[in-house]
Amino acid sequence: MASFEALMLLPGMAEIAERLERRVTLHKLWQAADREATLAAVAPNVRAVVSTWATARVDADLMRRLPKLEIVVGFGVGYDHIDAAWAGQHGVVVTHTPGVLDDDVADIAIALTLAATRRLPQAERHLREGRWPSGAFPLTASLHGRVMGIVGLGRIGKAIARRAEAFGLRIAYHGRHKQDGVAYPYYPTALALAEACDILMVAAPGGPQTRHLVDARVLAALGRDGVLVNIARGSLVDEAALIAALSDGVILAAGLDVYEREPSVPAELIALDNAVLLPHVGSATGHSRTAMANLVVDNLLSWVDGKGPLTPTPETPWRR
Ligand code: 8YV
Repeated sequence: MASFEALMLLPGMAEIAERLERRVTLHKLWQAADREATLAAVAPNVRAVVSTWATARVDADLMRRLPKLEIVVGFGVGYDHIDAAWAGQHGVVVTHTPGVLDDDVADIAIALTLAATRRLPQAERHLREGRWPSGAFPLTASLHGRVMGIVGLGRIGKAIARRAEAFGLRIAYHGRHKQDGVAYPYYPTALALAEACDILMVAAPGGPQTRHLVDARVLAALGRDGVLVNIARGSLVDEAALIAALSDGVILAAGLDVYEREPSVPAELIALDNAVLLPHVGSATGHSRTAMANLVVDNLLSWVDGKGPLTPTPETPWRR
């Protein structure tokens, strides 16, 4: 019987290729001397694409070149770099890795909230640069009495809310729909939520539908004591508007893990003293990344064994 052929676009965690190679023929596109020629040669027999990093898009152009494509297995809960809508319309299943990284991402969301509000990196620099003996670090804003407005109350949003409540924050949220059984106040727009909260936490999926959901108007509504935190996707925030809002004191501070053009971060943002910037590390723990890698492999092997995908995206045509 012919072996199941899969195309891997970029290297990922070592265990992904190691485990997959025991069961499928894996074409490692990044190793090809001539990417185009290799793609043309393997395309007729490829039945799966393994997507490890969002920097390699799995768009309609790529999928159209793979006539036997059945499934795209993605590493990450977000899959805005995979055209799942096109896949769904063309009978291709797309999987992602929900549920296994929520706690680590939520921890980083709270860490950024504290770091931006209490100016922790700046305070640490004050000590390291020997400025403490000449004067105490200036007083900062506080979480006391504040409201956190969460854009996108999914699994990760809810994990953030639970933690934030333990810090005494009140919670409100915005999403596509008001959720049954959720007692937090719901706001039908990001603008209304920003008006009602002090810390705006972005935890919704990326993609065209949420592009620049946080724009200059939303930032103005958040206000001069407001803090923006984004652990979701850079595309949700108008980065130029954010830089202007931070420079002009329209908002107090920002804590960011994600950017519009990763891994490139605008020099203007890096220069700002009221921005705390992390290099997309929300899920970057051994625990979460190993669980994500295993779920990528398990999704594909379950498919190869005829048992269907484990964690398909809502756009895919799979019916049990
Ligand atoms: C990963 C993420 O760093 O899960 C996600 O959506 O953004 C992160 O966990 C990323 O997916 C790796 O490409």
